[in-house]
Amino acid sequence: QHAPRVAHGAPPSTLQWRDACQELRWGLLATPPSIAPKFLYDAHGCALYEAITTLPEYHLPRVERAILDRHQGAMLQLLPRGAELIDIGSGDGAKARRWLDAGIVRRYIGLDIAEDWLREVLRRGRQRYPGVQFDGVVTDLTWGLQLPLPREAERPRIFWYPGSSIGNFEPAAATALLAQMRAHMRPGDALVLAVDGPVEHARMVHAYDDAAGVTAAFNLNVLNVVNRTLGASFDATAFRHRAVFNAEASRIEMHLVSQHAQAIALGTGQVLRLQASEHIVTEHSYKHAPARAEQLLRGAGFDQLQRFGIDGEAYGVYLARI
Ligand code: AVI
Repeated sequence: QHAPRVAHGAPPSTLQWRDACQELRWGLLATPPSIAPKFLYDAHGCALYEAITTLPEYHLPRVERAILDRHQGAMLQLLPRGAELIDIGSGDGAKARRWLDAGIVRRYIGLDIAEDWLREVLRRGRQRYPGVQFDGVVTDLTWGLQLPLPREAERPRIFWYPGSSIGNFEPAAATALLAQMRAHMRPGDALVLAVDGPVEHARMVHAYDDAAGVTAAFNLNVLNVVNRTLGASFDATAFRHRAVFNAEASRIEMHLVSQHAQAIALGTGQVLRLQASEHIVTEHSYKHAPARAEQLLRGAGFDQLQRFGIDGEAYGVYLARI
């Protein structure tokens, strides 16, 4: 196998902001002010997110693992062999291992915004799975799906999108992203997509507002990212983390609530003025019930769907084909 190739995605020219500063200012001066969730993931934010995934209250990874452990055999019956596995939001690469260990993958393509993590995943993968070609794309998924690496003509593809990260996209954007995956697929290819669904209210809220305060630290850390990026003057102690379930939209919303009236210099001459209890939105995490998840997938053009779940849980792993 040759050394990993790492390609870079680029923002589409139609985008109104070409850089992080513009995107942050745009969001902060909107009503209500918002910070796009991707800014949560600087190095410290990534470490805090890793810690979240081990919290007793944050049930998503545990439920996902239980579903995959239970149904992996049945899923393997439906997945192609000798495949190109496209690991969307590859992170530390751990979630792709079950498919690599199952021996169905000949080429791995990791997609992630964090180049250092991605290079490390490719380096380790190459050592551990010498028969597999490891490549990567450094890209921001909010720009849409970018796959600037040539497809090996005869190789079937598996898109692997675990973790319910699709829930951090607005539904129209989620459908658009899934449709872009669909456009890169041929008959015989598959998408394996994990989608969290609504459960009991208190369980959902505690999953995003844990007793140890890890999610609060994760949320508040985004203000440091904004300060560094814009040269802004946010004081994290002047905000409080809040997680609310918006039942109408079926989503958890993470907010940063202003503790008193304040004026924050955004580092560009612009000023954000907040009254006490006004908030900044930092994340939407949609909880798509099975019917809605299927609607997203059908809306994106997938007509063969299979849902894998476990009793008593709304979380679903969907295997979608065309
Ligand atoms: C990455 N994503 C699926 C997480 C979620 O559940 O929406 C991010 C997260 N935010 C707070 N806790 C976890």
